[in-house]
Amino acid sequence: MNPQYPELFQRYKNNPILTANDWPYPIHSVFNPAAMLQPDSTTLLLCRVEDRRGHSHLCAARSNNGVDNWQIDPQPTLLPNPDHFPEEIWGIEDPRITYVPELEQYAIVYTAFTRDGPGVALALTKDFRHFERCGLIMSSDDKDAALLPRRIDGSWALIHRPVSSTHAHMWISFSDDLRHWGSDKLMMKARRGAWWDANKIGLSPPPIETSQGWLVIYHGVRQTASGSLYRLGLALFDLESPERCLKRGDEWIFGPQEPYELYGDVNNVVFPCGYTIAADGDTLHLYYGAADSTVALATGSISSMLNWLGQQK
Ligand code: BMA
Repeated sequence: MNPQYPELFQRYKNNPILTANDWPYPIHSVFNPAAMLQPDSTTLLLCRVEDRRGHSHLCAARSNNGVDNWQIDPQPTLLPNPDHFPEEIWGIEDPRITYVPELEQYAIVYTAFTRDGPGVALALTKDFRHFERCGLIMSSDDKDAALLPRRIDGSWALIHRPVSSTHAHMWISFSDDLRHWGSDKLMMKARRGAWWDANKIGLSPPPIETSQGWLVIYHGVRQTASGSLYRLGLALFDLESPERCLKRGDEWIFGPQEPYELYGDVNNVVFPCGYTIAADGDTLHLYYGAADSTVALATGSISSMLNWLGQQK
């Protein structure tokens, strides 16, 4: 057999784990879920659910083992609220959840589909049943955002991805009150030319805090003659100066391969917005949208990802 690239993630054999058929009310598709291990050790996925208008809302699914027997909220968990937040007129999408010990709350950062394009919005919750909505925190065109779980040098820190006409890089901005953001710093640039992550990158799930730094799984979007290809790569950032990139892998580590990733509403997409870490502190369950149609699961290991990055030049 020919030598193969090492695989850092193993797909769950019964993927996809959630589809529109599982939903207790009519939906078109379910994908790009945020994930969180709850204090009672159930896994909560806050899924992006798209209806037949093409608008998205968020809906929670809970499971004891994070794999099957999902209990799905009988009604949408978080609906767009354009009466109070006009920026949510065309739906809310792609949440990322961070537990913030200082606030004793979860911060949900999501995409609001505004009249001017995607923007970044924030909601806080303790229980995923009641929400304090804070509205837009980054105006369009901006998305792929997540909050770091603690202050950096006294300020909250948000990773996000503003878009210009030629490129989309990852930035980090800072705030004292979670509402007003500034002191923007460029965190990581999309590469150029033939690279798998040329021209457009974005944060995928929230960064993973490790002793070596913030481990970031990001997506790179390659434009091809037959459309966009969404793949995942790895980078490591300094714990106290998170805009400082310590390591960046050259190769992608995960890309569309299985039929449910290759074919769907948008072909060739793997798009994780969340993970859980098992009790061993190392095993990572990565939850991802497959082809903008279903939710799938892949398992990896934080130490293997760090080792792999350590071997990169
Ligand atoms: C990105 C986001 C994701 C989506 C992906 C592929 O720009 O909008 O929600 O999964 O495109 O369509």
